[in-house]
Order: sequence, then C-alpha cells, then structure tokens
Amino acid sequence: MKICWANTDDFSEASVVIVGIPDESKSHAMRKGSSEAPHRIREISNVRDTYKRGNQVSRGLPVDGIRSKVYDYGNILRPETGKTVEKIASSSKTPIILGGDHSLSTEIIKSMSKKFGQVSLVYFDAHPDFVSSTTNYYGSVVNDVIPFIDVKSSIQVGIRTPEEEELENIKRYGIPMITPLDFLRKGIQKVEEEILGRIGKNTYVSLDMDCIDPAFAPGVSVPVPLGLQSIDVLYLLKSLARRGLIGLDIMEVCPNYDIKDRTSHLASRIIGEVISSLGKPSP
Ligand SMILES: [Mn+2]
Repeated sequence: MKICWANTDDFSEASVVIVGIPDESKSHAMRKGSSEAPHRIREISNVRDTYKRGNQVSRGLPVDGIRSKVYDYGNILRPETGKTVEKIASSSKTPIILGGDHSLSTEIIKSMSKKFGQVSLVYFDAHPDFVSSTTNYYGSVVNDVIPFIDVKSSIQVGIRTPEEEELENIKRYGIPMITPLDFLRKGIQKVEEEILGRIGKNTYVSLDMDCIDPAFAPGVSVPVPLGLQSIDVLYLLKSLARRGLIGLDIMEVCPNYDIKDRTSHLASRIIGEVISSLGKPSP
C-alpha cells in the first residue's frame, strides 16, 4: 500500500521519495512493534487523510496544497538503507524515511554525508540519544553520527530525559538542546529563530515521534510525559521545510501501543504538511 500523498508512479519525475524501513533490531525498548509503523502510517493515511464518495477518492490536503511530485518507494531492508538513500540523494530528490527504530537514522545520515559532507542535524527527540558507553543502537545515534554532522550547526529539540553521560556528551560537543520548558519560556518564534540561526545549508531533520507529548502521540516506543505540542513541532517542521531540507525521517511510532491510531494519523499529517512546505518561500 502506498502513502496517500504519493501522486506519481514515476521515480524519475518525483522530487520527494517516501521509503519505509520496517526494522527495530537495534531498539532496546520494552515496547516492541516500531517495525510495523511504515505499514500502519501508510494504511491510516489511506483511511483518515482520504475521503471517498462512491468511486471518487479525494485527499484532505494541507491548506497550501501539495504541488510536489511524490513517489512511494515501498519498504526496504536495513542493509539496503545506504544504497537507497544514496540513489535518492544523488538524483536530487528529498527522502522522507519511515522507521523503524531510531538507529536507522545513523545509516541514513552517514549516507547523506557522502553527497553533502557534514550535515546540519536538527534532532527532535525526548531523549538525547547521546550514549557513548554503548554504541550502534537506538540510544547512541547522535554519538554515532558525530563524524558525519557539522556539530556547530546542529541542534536537539524536545529533550527532557537525559542520562548523566548524555549531559556530559552534550556539554563536551556543545550541541544546544531546546527543552519543552524553553518553548513555554521563549515562545515558538524565538525557538524558530534559534533553530534557523543555528543550521547551515544542508539540513537534515530526524523526528523521533516521542519528542511530542504522549497526549498527542501515545503510540511510541519510549513515551515521556511533559513533551512538545504537536502543533509546535509542525510549525517548526514547516518552517525548516520552507527553508529546504536534504531529508527527513520519522521514527519510533509504535502502533501496538497507540490509541485508536492517533500517532500514525499524526505522522501521516506531518508528512503531508512537510511535503506541502518543502522549498516554498515563507507565506
Ligand atoms: Mn530517539
């Protein structure tokens, strides 16, 4: 099944390519099932973001419409990540990748850096994923991608449950973190300014859905209360997309623990909204 936003069957004419990687082999979460997310997000997009009247099928578009050509590549296996991402990036298309556990981002970012050099990373997550005493799993992503990112133009957003060694690593590398309380204190526009002022030309966004409060996104592998509002995350993602992204991933949706597919529906709408804003001038 293709995501409802797909509007071409021709890879060559697409500017956006959706890829699913149904793999959670490097997760340590007690809650299993993030490998089911690519399928469920696509399925829900075809139910909740699609309106059917007799034989007529219509999409519930973002208000500014979708003009990009969007191709759904289907699912791939974890070992195919590198060559798939390189294929998409080398043909100047923007990949939107659905996990799966967050460690998949390590492979994606590594592949992106082959074309773009060190990338600016905007990392939305409740957890810093900056463990260095254990590596090559979903809790060490930021540690593992250090050689492939430009630390000076990278930032973490939504962080609220760091481990001691992660706090040390954040300090050591000087990657700023914006917490949910910072959103309250500064307001969304200051947060936006801070992120846009930090990032460089080649920006990659990694979105762990657990950055969002479990009230909005209960179906994630490792939920943490007191998180971001979904509309604030959307505001930032659309702002980043208008400025231009080299890629985006959406990780850690865990359909088994969702409430009435709320989180998959949110992920689907976020994808539609980001596509609608990609590379467009500010309104
Ligand atoms: Mn994560």
